Amino acid sequence: MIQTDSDSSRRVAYFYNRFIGKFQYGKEHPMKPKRIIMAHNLIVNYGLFRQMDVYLIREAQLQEIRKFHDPDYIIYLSQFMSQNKINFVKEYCSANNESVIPENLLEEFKLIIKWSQQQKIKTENSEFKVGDSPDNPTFSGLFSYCQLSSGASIDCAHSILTGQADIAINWSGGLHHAKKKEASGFCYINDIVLCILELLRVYVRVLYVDIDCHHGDGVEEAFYLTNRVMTLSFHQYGDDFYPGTGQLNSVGVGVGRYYSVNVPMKPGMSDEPYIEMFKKITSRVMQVYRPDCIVMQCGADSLSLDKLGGFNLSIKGHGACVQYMKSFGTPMILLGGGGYTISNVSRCWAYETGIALGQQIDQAIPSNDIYYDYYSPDYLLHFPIKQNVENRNKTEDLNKIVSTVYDYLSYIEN
Ligand code: ZLV
Ligand code: CA
Ligand code: ZN
Repeated sequence: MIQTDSDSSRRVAYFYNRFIGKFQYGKEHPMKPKRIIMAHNLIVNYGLFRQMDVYLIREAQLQEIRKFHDPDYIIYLSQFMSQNKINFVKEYCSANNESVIPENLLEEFKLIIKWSQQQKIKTENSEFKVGDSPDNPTFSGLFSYCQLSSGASIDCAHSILTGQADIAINWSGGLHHAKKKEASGFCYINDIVLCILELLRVYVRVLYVDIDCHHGDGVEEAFYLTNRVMTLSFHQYGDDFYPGTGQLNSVGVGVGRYYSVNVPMKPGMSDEPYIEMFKKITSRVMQVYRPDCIVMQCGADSLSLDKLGGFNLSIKGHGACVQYMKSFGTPMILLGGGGYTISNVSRCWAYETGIALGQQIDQAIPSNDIYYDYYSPDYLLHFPIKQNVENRNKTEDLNKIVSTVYDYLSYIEN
């Protein structure tokens, strides 16, 4: 392990719960929560966990989720899922030869059911169509999964606000497509919005940076009308690529005008042009906006060989963006997001946990890892990127994007 920063004194808080990796969207579904366990195992086996404060993820409470989401939508999700949660725990208990559901869990289910009945919510004929689209299926324990993912992002905010950490990490968060009362793009509850709202109780300005291959539409929409959050998303755009928003000219509305920044790109982006775009834009954003805190969504579907994304980044290129944001010395929260070639996702997030700690981890995957076989045939951290990929972005088009973004940022009053 090599020390990469002179400043390794930054305290890192890392949030994890093994339960999160056990949920399943479905056999054919590209989103695999198991990648969170795989990333965690690398983090443990590389010895990184010894250098951080490791916290157990708790479930966000219904009241906390209400800070952003529509109460009827939450009750819909929680009531609809509570039977599933019971089934999930039953399945879990029987798989582990535990015949009785732990009393405390049972009590919690009863409370949820009672609360939702009090609210007289009917699940039939509901306007909330979770489960209707294959992108957002219902599955065993769905609501618990949402509560864990968002509980961790909220606690990331707390660990920064209390000064316990300079960098906080939740690889199970980053679910940037969820809307106030709508699930979309594999996301149901927007942990990022909940995290940022918590930060806004103290901080004046929060910068959101999104390097997932998809546009961070849910987060952008939530803060489209405010100047207290600047949202900045780099993404693939065009040819019906999901979700179809995030044009260069979507800049925000009212006092929020020019506080939404979008960098839409065509497929094939490789390290060099991507990092150049990233640095040119984030350096100007930092200079103009001077945020009190940075929330970075590190979706790993912008890596080469991803099953959904069309970019061609290496782990080093992806990580260089994290390293660059860290270099400003502003408190920072790192969240996960997309990433569908799971062995590369876990490699990437382990490497970026190292970056947070100022440690460059070894190229050889630790051989004691339970998922070692996933890293065949090379068993190396840095996988070879796809060769002969055409970058469909012309340099002049990328330069035009940068100059337009600079123009927009120049309208922000200092
Ligand atoms: O990485 O999906 O294109 C953060 C994130 O940003 C669509 N969904 C929707 C809109 C109409 N379509 C098709 C519905 C397909 C449903 C099943 C798949 C199944 C197998 C393989 C690929 C997909 C898929 N779905 C690929 N792209 C989609 C997108 C949603 C992408 C969400 C990205 C989430 C976590
Ligand atoms: Ca993005
Ligand atoms: Zn994505």
